[in-house]
Amino acid sequence: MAKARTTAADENPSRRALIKLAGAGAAAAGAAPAPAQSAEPQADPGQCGTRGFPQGFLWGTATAAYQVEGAWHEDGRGVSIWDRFAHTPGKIRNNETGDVAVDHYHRYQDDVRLMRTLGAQSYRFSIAWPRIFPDGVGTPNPKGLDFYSRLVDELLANSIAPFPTLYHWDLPQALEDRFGGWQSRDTAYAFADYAGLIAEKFSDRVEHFFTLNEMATFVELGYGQAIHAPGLRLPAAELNQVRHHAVLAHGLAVAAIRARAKRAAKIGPAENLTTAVPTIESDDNIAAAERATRELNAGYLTVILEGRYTDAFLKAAGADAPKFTDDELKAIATPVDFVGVNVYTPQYVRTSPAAPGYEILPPARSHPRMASSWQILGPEALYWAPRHLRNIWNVGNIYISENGCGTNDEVTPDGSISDTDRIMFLRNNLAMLKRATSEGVPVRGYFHWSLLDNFEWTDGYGTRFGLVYVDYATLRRTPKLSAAYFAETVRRNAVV
Ligand code: PNW
Repeated sequence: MAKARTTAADENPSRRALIKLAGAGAAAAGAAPAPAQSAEPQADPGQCGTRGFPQGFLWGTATAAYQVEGAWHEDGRGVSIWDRFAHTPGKIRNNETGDVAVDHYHRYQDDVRLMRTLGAQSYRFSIAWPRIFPDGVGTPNPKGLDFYSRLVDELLANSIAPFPTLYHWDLPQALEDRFGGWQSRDTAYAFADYAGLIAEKFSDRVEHFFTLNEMATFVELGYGQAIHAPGLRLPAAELNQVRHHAVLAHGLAVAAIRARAKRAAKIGPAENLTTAVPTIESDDNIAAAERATRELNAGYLTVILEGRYTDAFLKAAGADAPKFTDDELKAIATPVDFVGVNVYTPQYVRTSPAAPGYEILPPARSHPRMASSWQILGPEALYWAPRHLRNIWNVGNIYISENGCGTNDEVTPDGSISDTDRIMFLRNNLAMLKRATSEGVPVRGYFHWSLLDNFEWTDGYGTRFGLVYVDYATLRRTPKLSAAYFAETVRRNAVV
């Protein structure tokens, strides 16, 4: 039973890739500078009781274009690298694709109604770049713009704040063909042009913009491990260059949105921070977790928030380090208005006398997990991720841009879905988030991933992340028990 002995990392190649990245940073982080001293959290007793969130805390759900829209060939939409990848036999479980997905493109009004029944106050969705620029650049496609315009209007008519993400992995295939996609700086510049156009067209009605979703995931899995589109396995130097172009695209887009928005826009990334959790909370372990978080995110959030690659990152990369200029570093670190973090799993650490000053503890073999094999349970991450953003980088506005879990839901004979596991997940995660807000960590809102069951990348339709169940044969939507739990959470603005 060798299989049963593998760790979470071994069982899922995607997660393994991310952990490998984490390990690489850890091994070479000897020259890591001392982290900012961890200030004692400000107690905020009495403000919201033991369960309540701050007044004005924003609750919402999240989706992404390729995972929900379908209509892949309609109204002039161009082909994306995910169309190409999913249409390549053997890449996705059962060769499933996002061609139809959950047909959000045609059913968005129904879906906004569902959000309303949840009491959701915001919706994080992504704009498909190939709907706007079928070839990546050039003349915008009016029908693509029109779809998102109708969606935004529908949301506003229902008092739901739109939070678009400009890139959730569906790069126009034309850019991949023309210059190797993110392997080229040209893609970063094309992205900034597209972001500027979106700001111009939508900033009259949209206030918040997320730039790129999970740079760490699409770069490592798409260009490093051949697990996500475009399915490449680049050598170290080229992969570092792709990482650099992703963060550059983020920074250039922040500037482009600011320059072309018709009124003040709020802009930030939505990154899956690798969140070091001190397995035992002592001062030295907490300091180690802060060191680890800086280094494990060196190529992504750390360079965005600090404007430089850490010494340890550059030393580890050696001759394979990315090529960059000072101006590019400045662009990458263009100030953001908020930081969004997607939080799914913890990275357990403890202090170590040896360099790099922390040790990563692999989860125990019997550590509980959700239905996605990579998803070990660790609600503490929802406390530590925002606390690290505040304590390490002094981030003043934080959104949890994704948090949720994969399950194997069953429909009972009476047609209901009793997902007690998702409710358990939510209650424990939100209790940890509440710990953060109680200590004055500036978390402004929470987006649950996801509104609906949807296309879960290489897992196809096999793992369900929705508060709302989708029957993939009929596309009928049925709110799960967790939808009622979420609605009660929003209604009381509290852990329930
Ligand atoms: C995130 N992994 O993706 C994405 O932002 C969502 O599109 C996705 O549906 C959600 O989390 C749930 O998976 C990830 O294998 C996909 O390590 C895979 C991994 C991590 C994040």
